Amino acid sequence: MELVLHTYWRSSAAWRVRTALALKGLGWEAAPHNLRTNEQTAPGYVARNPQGLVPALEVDGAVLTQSLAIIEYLEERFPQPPLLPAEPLERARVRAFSLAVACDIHPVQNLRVLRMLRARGLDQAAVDGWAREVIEGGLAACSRLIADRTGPFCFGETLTLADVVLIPQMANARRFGARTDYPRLEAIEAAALAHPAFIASHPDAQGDADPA
Ligand SMILES: N[C@@H](CCC(=O)N[C@@H](CS)C(=O)NCC(=O)O)C(=O)O
Repeated sequence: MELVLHTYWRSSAAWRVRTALALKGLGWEAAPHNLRTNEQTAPGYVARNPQGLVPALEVDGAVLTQSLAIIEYLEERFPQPPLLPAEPLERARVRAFSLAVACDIHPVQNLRVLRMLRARGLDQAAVDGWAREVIEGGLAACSRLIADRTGPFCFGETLTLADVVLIPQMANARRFGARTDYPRLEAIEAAALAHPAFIASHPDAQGDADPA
């Protein structure tokens, strides 16, 4: 099976998919798109992903979009190790946590929304303040969602989709100078970042990383 991931080193949504691929032990080829220079809007890429967003995953030439749909596809095709618990209530809780990040935090602070705010006259400080407010409110809710949980990861002893989605959002929080001092979230972040899948998928480990 040939996997080509359309990615950008700093993209948190692409980071989710890179982590899932690493956890499932799947090899992939990178097709990087520099978001700083708007390569995601190039006609050749938009023909593949009409949303003009990364990630997209090509599976033997078929294009999948939306990081969570991609990860659920990988989960169905490669069930081991599982990223969702077996029990339906627990599955729903892991999905709810993941969607709290992927639907209610990340899209409100992603690049194109921040660029729209700038285009409407907000200065950079106000735009950054917007991102911080969105992230802090969202992470506070996430920390409450798993307040009664124990174990190194969001839902216990093993990594799930929830961790895959949380860790890139914590990195975004740091980029914007948002609060991250939710003790349980910070402990989960530290544990996850030491895991080989997160080490391999980390932005700084990507071939297109450009910290300049
Ligand atoms: N809901 C999408 C979000 C994808 C997304 O927002 N990707 C960002 C990078 S993290 C992007 O491509 N931004 C480019 C832009 O906003 O123009 C997913 O989960 O795949």
